[in-house]
Amino acid sequence: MTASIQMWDLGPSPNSKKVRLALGYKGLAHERKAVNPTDRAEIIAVSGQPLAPVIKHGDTVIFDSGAILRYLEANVKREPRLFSADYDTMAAIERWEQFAKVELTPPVGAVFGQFFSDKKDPKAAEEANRGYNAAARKLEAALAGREWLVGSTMTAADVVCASWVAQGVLGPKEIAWHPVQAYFASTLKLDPECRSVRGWYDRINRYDAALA
Ligand SMILES: N[C@@H](CCC(=O)N[C@@H](CS)C(=O)NCC(=O)O)C(=O)O
Repeated sequence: MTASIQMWDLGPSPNSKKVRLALGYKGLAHERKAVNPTDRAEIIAVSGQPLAPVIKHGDTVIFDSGAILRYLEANVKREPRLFSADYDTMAAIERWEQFAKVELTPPVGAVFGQFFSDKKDPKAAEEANRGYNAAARKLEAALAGREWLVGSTMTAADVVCASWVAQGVLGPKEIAWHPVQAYFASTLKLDPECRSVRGWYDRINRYDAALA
């Protein structure tokens, strides 16, 4: 019997989504605590830093989404696996994590920035769509004839990339969470030609407990 898990969750954040997907995929029961975007006192008291997500497993506190995925796999529940015992598979997963950081995070981050900026710049939104869809087309090519980015099962590569792709394919429930999500729905759109990406995303997104 594993210790209880609490997650401090910033609903619209891709990094929080990553952890919700990992918890859902591993079938780990947990309590989600909504992070107040304007008051980080609680998350700082728990973890010593202000960024979400954070988890607490028994007395152990972990922050940083990538660290949390690794902690869950190494310490809480090994199967179903998000990582691998195989060197080449680990390298491939980590390359996709890097891809998400370098190619998906900047355009999605730019749209978050636009939402919170007093001066909306239509050119910045166009640029974000270009960057996001250029990355989506690389995912589309990688998914040709296959279900998952690495190997024959879902891995952290899929979870991490899908968490950022999410912001261009939001459903009604997510759009209702916060005005930033409605802004995304009207600003950032996955190219409809990326059909494999769409199907792949839907296969992953069913593990998001916040959408159950
Ligand atoms: N490296 C961290 C980054 C966490 C992060 O940047 N969290 C953002 C949301 S995605 C946050 O809490 N930002 C402060 C804010 O939104 O006020 C991770 O992967 O978890």
